Amino acid sequence: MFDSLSDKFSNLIRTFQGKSKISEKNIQDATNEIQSALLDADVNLRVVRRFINRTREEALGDKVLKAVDPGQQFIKIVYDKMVSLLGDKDSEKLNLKGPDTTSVILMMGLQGSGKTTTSAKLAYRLKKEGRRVLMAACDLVRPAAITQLEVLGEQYSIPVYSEHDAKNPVKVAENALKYARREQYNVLIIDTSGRMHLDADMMEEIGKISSAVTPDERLFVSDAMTGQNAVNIAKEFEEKVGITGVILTKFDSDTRGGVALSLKEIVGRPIKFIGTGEKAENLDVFYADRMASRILGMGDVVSLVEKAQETFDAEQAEKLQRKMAKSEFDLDDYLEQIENMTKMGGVEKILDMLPGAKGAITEDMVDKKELLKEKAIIQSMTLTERKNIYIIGSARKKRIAKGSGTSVGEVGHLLKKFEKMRLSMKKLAKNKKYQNALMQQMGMK
Ligand SMILES: Nc1nc2c(ncn2[C@@H]2O[C@H](COP(=O)(O)OP(=O)(O)OP(=O)(O)O)[C@@H](O)[C@H]2O)c(=O)[nH]1
Ligand SMILES: [Mg+2]
Repeated sequence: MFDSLSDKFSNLIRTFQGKSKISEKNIQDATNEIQSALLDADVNLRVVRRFINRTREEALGDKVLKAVDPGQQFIKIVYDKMVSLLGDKDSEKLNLKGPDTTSVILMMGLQGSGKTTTSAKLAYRLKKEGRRVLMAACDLVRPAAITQLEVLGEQYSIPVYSEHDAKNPVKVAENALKYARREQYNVLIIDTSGRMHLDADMMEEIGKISSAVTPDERLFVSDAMTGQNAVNIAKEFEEKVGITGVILTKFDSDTRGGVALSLKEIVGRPIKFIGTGEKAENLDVFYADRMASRILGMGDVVSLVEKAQETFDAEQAEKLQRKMAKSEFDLDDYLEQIENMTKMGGVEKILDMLPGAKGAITEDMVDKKELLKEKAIIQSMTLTERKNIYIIGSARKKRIAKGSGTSVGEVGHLLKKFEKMRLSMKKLAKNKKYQNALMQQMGMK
């Protein structure tokens, strides 16, 4: 399945090959390709159209027409657009009250979407964060539902409030909240019943539960494999009860997750978590960039985007470089200085001389072993990379790490450190006296 999607994107790239500019015409070809790719990924038709129109508008803009490589840049626009659509600043956290009050989380969704399992996963997660969590069994429809939650509770040591003979789930929810408050639980997670299809009774019931316990979060749990249907159901829940966040389950299946895009676009609520298995720990924070890669077809597209990113960065870097030309300090110069720096007694002396230079060079920058490692890293770079560190994206970092026997993290660390140092030097460069003193101390004069 992923292969065919990747094929589509390869075709898309070919569409652009040999062309210097994105035109109405080749945007049209590309948007057709993207359209069928998104439909294949089960994205809602309306969402596909909207998404494509917006992307197209941007692609026809100035930015793209000036581009060096229209194909790569167009992919980047598609990807970026999707990331910004999926993303939300509220994605990562649940809106819960302070520790002195009981926060309430209401779980809702269709039958079999994963409400009960996700209740336990969420409870497990919040408990690990140090909260006292209680779950309430308010699914009184399915005979085994209460027991299912109790078994999960037992398994993960999370207490469950239940009333085995009760008939009215609203009452049980109210009692659970009273109990949770009395026992000073921080969070109450309410598991509710699902239905095969949406029906008025069910919506009324969940609405009553919601009014009775005024939840801090009303989480819509949706099976990622549900496809287009999920959107209509979510809309119904949004209108009748109000959704504050979405959890998508069963992402360990081979679904491409188009439903994420549909739900985000139609419901407009943050996707908080994704379920990636049946165990309690299989609940991951939602990342828009990863999801966009998945919807677009994984590996191939990601590396294309990365490549595009490097093109953009190189452009930016050029500008930056021009600005920094005064200091004319690159990694080659740095390499030369490494020997000198290892000989230096200590940096405090320089810093004493240069009151404004604190932070420009710190003690950890003259760790001898570290500098030798850095030497190896720089020696594994090409001359172009040494002159312009901004073209070093993750692919290059990987290669450099391999060549120098270090890790990608260490390469990144050096680049960051160097960048910081150079910026400080630029600042210092404005002051001739300080600059001369610094250069002298570093053996650069
Ligand atoms: N592989 C996988 N299975 C999941 C995930 N989440 C839930 N399941 C499974 O999906 C099935 C249904 O999950 P439940 O939690 O019972 O769903 P529910 O929404 O409570 O169902 P009802 O109470 O009948 O409406 C169970 O077999 C779960 O183990 C997931 O992220 N990955
Ligand atoms: Mg259930």
